Amino acid sequence: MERTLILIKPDGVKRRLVGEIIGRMERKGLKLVSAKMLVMTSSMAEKHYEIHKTKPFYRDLVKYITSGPIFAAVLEGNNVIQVVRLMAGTTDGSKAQPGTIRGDFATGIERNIIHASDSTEAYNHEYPIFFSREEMLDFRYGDEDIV
Ligand code: 3AN
Repeated sequence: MERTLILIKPDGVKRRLVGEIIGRMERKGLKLVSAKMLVMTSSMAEKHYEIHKTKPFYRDLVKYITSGPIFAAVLEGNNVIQVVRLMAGTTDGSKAQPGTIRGDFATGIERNIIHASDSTEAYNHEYPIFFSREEMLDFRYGDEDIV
């Protein structure tokens, strides 16, 4: 089954949106296989955002994501990378559809509440920054036959 990484960014944590966001993921029927709160170090952020290294907003991005606690989680489900990207909404909160996380809670492009892996390659690059294989839990929910 496919997995994805989400990060609830410092604005999401400070606005007490962790429960709201994880609740949406649970109600969608996704499996929460690991989760933790942490403050990212600069080296973690630089690795995570490696792909944006040459972008003009890179330095601010690293500064912002390391500015406070984040909530990191790995979710599992059918086509979960695409599902969670759709639930997150487009990058710029001012253009994201209402009903999406960014559409409902963000108005900007940098403080946009959530990060979600955008491909399998991105997930494979990102998850080891936050989780070891041993931290991924293997269990079944009671409703897995009907979800
Ligand atoms: P997404 O998070 O939707 O995959 P990316 O991967 O294009 O978006 O960008 C990564 C992060 O960089 C975004 N979540 C956002 O916080 C920030 N970002 C993207 N584009 C800009 C921009 N033009 N100005 C400032 N920050 C940006």
